[in-house]
Amino acid sequence: MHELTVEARPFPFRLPLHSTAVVIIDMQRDFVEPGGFGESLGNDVEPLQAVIAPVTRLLATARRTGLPIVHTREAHKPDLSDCPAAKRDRGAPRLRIGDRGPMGRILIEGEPGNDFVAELKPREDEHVISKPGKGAFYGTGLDAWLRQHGITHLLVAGVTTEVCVQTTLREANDRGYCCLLLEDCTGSYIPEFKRITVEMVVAQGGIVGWATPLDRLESAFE
Ligand code: TIU
Repeated sequence: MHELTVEARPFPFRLPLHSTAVVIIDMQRDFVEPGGFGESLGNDVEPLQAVIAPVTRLLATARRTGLPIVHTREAHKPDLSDCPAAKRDRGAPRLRIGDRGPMGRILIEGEPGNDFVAELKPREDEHVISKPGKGAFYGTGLDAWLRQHGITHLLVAGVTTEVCVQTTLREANDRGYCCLLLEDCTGSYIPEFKRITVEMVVAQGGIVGWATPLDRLESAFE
């Protein structure tokens, strides 16, 4: 089986071409654009907008090289039956999940704000996972889909680093997947949290996974 080696921390990541998928976490208007869930929580969305261009490059590499692509989105049903009160009632946001904002109802599937940003819309042949929680494995068919497709290694990108990305990395790690986080393809409203999360992932011999900048992945494919 053909395998690439990607320079990464804490040591090179061996990438088996026929059992690796790209997972792009929650690149949705609700997090990245003003007027969505992220801003309703009191965040400045600007640091997340910087991630769109590198993730677009990652997506182009994945499409060119034929890697399977999974896009996740955090979304709740219109009747909120999959949204625990503990999630909706947390804190004092300007708008709660399900309330109507400038891009439609906050974090509700099918609403304009819940869609992917224009640059990162999935293609027909790419897999889309709607998830009710932070991690992409909780309450979804992701694990079954990956196993069905023989996937053992994940290239992970998206937002936000310390919330949905980190939770997904930890869920994946516990299920036996080897995960490489593309560190310039992920972002947080709180840049210091992004930096520390990347360090947590690679600490202790890669206790959660590996991390590397996108250009190292692109070099491995050259
Ligand atoms: N609030 C925050 O940083 N993130 C989330 O609520 N969801 C995701 O990270 N996608």
